[in-house]
Amino acid sequence: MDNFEQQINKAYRRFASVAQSYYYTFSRPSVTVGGTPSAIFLGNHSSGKSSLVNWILGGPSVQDTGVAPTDDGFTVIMYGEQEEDVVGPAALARLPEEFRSLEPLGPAFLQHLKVKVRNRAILKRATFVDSPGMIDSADAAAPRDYDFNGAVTRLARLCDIVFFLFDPEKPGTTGETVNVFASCLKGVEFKLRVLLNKCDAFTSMYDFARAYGTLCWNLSRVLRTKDLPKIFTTYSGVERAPAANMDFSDFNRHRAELTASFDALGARRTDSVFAAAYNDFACLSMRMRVVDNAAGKIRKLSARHLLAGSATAVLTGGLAALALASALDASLFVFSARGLMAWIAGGTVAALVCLASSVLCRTSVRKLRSALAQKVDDIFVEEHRSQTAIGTFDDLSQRWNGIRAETADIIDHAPLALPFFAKRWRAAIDKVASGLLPALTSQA
Ligand SMILES: Nc1nc2c(ncn2[C@@H]2O[C@H](COP(=O)(O)OP(=O)(O)OP(=O)(O)O)[C@@H](O)[C@H]2O)c(=O)[nH]1
Ligand SMILES: [Mg+2]
Repeated sequence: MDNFEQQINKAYRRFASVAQSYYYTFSRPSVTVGGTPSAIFLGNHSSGKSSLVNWILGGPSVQDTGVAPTDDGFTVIMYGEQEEDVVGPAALARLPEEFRSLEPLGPAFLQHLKVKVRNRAILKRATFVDSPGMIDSADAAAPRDYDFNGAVTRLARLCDIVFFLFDPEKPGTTGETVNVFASCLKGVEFKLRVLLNKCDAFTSMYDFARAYGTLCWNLSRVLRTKDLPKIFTTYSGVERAPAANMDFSDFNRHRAELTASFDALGARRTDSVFAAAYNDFACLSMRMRVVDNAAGKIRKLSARHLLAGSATAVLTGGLAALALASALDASLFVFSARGLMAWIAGGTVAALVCLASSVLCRTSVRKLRSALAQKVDDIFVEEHRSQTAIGTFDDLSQRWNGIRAETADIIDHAPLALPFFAKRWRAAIDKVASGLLPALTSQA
């Protein structure tokens, strides 16, 4: 029998074309069976990402560190007995299959992708992804020649745990960094571990309180979780002695918790594979409901226009033919040159009416599509009324917020080539989503 990962891969393959018809992109369209869990380190420049990776790996440094912006690309550090460094498109080929979802980021991104294969024990349990830091402002992505936010979004979906580092030395950049990352981390908040790093640099409790407060303030404004996530107050490298009036015992405890968290990464991988698949199928089903509802209304309007248009065309064409035939004193049903002329005139009038009604139909469909796009929230509520009653609406609304803007855009502009038997497809997708948890528990 297939294991959980194989079942998910099968489901992704089965519904790939349906997802495509609804312009839905699966977040993790293929799962490496028996793959190693992965962790990504994000944060602003010089927040200590590379130093933390080096410290967790132990042994000689793998990543360069420094005060100036050091990393200009993403580095995946994975296990292998033969140590090697691979850069560019070849790096992608060296990575497990699930990393193929990075391919659409294009050649400019691939030039900034590096794989370092190292023979270190911890890499058997986890693959690490080090990232280039945010450079001071939300606009920092602009000068990069690749889609930095897109890369962060895809990697955050791919990885099983996301470490988000803050540098207490630069509290002014916290807000901007939080904003950029919040847009990339939508829907994967549960994987997030927030780290207030370099805590060994605090020389007074007052400094610490200010940095901690700034971080909480900014996080609370952008994260959509109900509670503030746990903030690990850490530093990397050897254990330091605190300055006078400072006590590092809590920082050291958090460091120990952080290193211990890598032992449980296997379970986290299962969780995140499950969560990504569940979210994908739930969102696809939601997208289908809303788009099908809108498409139904559009079809009805088009059918009304078609009916009215053809009835008017037949009527006016017929009347025109009759009028001309009587004016020419000819019969429509006895072959003659004048009768033929009346038929041609009637046909022309009917064709002109058809043309006019099709233009009218197009204009009103256009109007209806933009009106429906504006009312996309109402359609969502209409389609999910039963869930409001059973109290799962909050969960649905959160998912809906993630796909709402794109769904409205599809209704407004995209060519709609929806599959036949959409209702049956939807039922099959709902069945997969509801069967995921039992499949997971039966495997455990
Ligand atoms: N005091 C202290 N300094 C640290 C710590 N971690 C890193 N640093 C210093 O901070 C500077 C930046 O560290 P990096 O590890 O290069 O930071 P980064 O986030 O990888 O930076 P970019 O790659 O440029 O984004 C270096 O000078 C490190 O020595 C820490 O835990 N405590
Ligand atoms: Mg770095």
